[in-house]
Amino acid sequence: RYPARLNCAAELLGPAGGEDAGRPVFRTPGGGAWTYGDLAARVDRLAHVLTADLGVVPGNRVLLRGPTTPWLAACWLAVLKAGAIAVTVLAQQRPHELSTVCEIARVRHALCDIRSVDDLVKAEVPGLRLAAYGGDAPDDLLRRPAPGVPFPAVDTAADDVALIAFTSGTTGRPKGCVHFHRDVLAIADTFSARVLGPRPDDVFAGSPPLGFTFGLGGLVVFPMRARASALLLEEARPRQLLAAIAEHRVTVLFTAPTAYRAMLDAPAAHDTSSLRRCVSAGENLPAATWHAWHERTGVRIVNGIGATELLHIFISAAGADIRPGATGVPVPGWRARVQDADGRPVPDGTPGLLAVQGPVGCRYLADPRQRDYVRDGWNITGDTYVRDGDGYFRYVARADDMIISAGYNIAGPEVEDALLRHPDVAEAAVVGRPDELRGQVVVAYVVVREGAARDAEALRAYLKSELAPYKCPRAFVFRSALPRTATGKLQRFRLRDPGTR
Ligand code: 3SK
Repeated sequence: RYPARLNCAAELLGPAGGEDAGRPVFRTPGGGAWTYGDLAARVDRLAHVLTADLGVVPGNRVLLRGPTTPWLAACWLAVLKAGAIAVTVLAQQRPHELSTVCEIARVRHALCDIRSVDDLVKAEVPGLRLAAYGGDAPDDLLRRPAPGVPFPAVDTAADDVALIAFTSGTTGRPKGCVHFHRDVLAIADTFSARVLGPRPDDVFAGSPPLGFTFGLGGLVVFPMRARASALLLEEARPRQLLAAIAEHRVTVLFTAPTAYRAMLDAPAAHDTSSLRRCVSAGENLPAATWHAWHERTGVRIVNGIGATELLHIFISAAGADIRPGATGVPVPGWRARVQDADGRPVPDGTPGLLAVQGPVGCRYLADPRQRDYVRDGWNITGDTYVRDGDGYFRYVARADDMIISAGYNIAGPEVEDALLRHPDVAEAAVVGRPDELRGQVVVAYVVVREGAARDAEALRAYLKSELAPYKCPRAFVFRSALPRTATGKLQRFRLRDPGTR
């Protein structure tokens, strides 16, 4: 339903001097704001720098690296407007990781926040032409005032590549996921438009960085497509999020279950009355967290499952259709089913592999793992799900996180959910540990709330009242924090195999 020729950056920016030119698009915590007009002028300036000073031509891959700022968003738009391909990474990635990504994506150009340049220099990417932004130097290329020379958007095809987003998976070599110009608009026109229903007066904010497609969608693509604005936070830990919500009257929030729990635990009360949509993804949202947030704020969290491979969220639910504990139904435009290892659909109520199809598909960049992810036209996400009789999809576990103990299949997240309902438990991760007799035994890693006792016997007794005995952990290990990726996903593999880095 998109025209054959399409430049998604030009679409998101809107017509030059359009009626939104004076309205805010990006806000910063200090109270600053860029209007749509400011953004358009800076994007054009950046596009001139990219093409004239760095020699970028359409199809070149340009690495973007930096904390979440309006400048990073402008760089992303400029790369796409110039017909080049944005390669996004997380600001925390180290030189070795950066050089791997640049090698896989054949990156020869980069725009990098001046504060993150050192690691990129250390990555020693052959032939890299690099420009830094965000410095105070008066000759900083990217800070020069826009000379008022418009940069005409390159006439790209709807299925020219716009973005290569990297996913590390749980382990192994990172995979580059290729996305087209039309994919960028498709996530806004499906999940955002049909589930969130954003309005021009909305203020978006959240914790996922722009190097993670959850953040890129939620903090740049969705607000711009709706002509709304986004508060871009460099520091978005739960307490800063809470303060920002109150101060900037945030209406649409994107974050992960852990951050919702941490905000619920924050000692001081904050005004969250401006919120009208709260989105959770990145991990399964336990019903206990959903209810606690609803009780505190009155807002029904929109739970969702997405993937870097598919760019954004493809199963979710809106408003009164939301069911705590379930992920939801396929987002309009998407189809989903649960199937066995041979690709045959399983009956409702039976756990199996989640398979989805929609406007965006997985296209790994030159990676044989493509064969595992896309089978018979279905994208196999690696999650075990159950579909209820009435079409709702419920998360069971990551396919590789199922615990098999004495012949029983145990979903770690179900045990975690039960633990999180206990008033002393702040975080929990449940994994299988090899056992000669039973194959695996269930082990719970627990972070207790401040001031609570690390009492394994009390937790064991409590779980026995909540779960069938075979699901109850054999051992409890107390920790002050759980291992997580830079995007906040729990790294269960590091608990299963503590030697893993
Ligand atoms: O991990 C997820 O659930 C996710 C959600 C939205 C967009 C991208 C991703 C990876």
